[in-house]
Amino acid sequence: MNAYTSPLPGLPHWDWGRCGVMGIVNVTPDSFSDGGLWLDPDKAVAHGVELAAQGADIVDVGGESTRPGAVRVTQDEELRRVLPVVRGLAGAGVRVSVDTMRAAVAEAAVAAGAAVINDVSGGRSDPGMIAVAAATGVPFVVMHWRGQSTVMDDLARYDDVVGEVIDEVERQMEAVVAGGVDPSQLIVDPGLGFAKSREDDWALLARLDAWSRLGRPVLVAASRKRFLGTLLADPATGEVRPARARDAATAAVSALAAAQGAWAVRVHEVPATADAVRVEAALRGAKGGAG
Ligand code: PMM
Repeated sequence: MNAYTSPLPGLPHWDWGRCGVMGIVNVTPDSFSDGGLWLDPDKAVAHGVELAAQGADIVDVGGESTRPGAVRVTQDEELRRVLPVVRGLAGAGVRVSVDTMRAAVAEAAVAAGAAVINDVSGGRSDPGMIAVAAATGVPFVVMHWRGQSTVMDDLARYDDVVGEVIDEVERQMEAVVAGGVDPSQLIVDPGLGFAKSREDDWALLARLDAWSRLGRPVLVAASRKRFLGTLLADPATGEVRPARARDAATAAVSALAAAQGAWAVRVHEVPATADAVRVEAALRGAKGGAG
């Protein structure tokens, strides 16, 4: 397929002429690769500003870990973690997305300056989320999601993972639009690692081109995920590669996702991916724009 470079309609300044880069700031004690690093709001804001300076087009701020088995935090705690960081980054001129499954957190974050709602449940976890996405009018990420982190590994059962995941996201897009969200707000995401086996993650990454049938920008978040740790296991000991030593592989995925038309990639470590998406864009340009 041709590489996807369309902007979000109505938001022409969101077209970077290449795959975009979303940097991650997890304001959590327990995220799998950066848990505990950015719990202090000032440190989190400084880190987000640094990611933007390194080439992140958007900085994604989350206050609740969604790693397999993670237990949910209270809404008050999530608000306490996320809002000062969103406010600080937006005030510093950084384009912010808020990574939350809670309507109240999304609403408060947008009021504090967030420009995107990134809901890993795509509006399925909190019955109030779709109305908030509709009322705020900001871009809304519909990620493929089958259930909360405590149970999701048991839900990874597919006959045809690519077809089923795209179909389920399409149905959720319809539900979101039926709830008042404008179709032009929607960004879709295969949800790598969420109710997916490692083989499922690879199968989805291999067929990102199939998402063009939904006609929406595709966000891909492979950064440091366990399918990369397993791939890169120590050949002598079999020990899975630690999360923070998966960034070179992540950058490789960024280039390959960009070449298949991803709209943006969500990563912990920005510089290598910022370079990777530029390499892909240059290569595409040299081929005359075809992917
Ligand atoms: N994965 C995580 C968190 N947020 N958001 C989107 N849109 N897609 C994802 O795949 C996704 C996400 C979990 O990874 P993290 O703990 O490293 O943030």
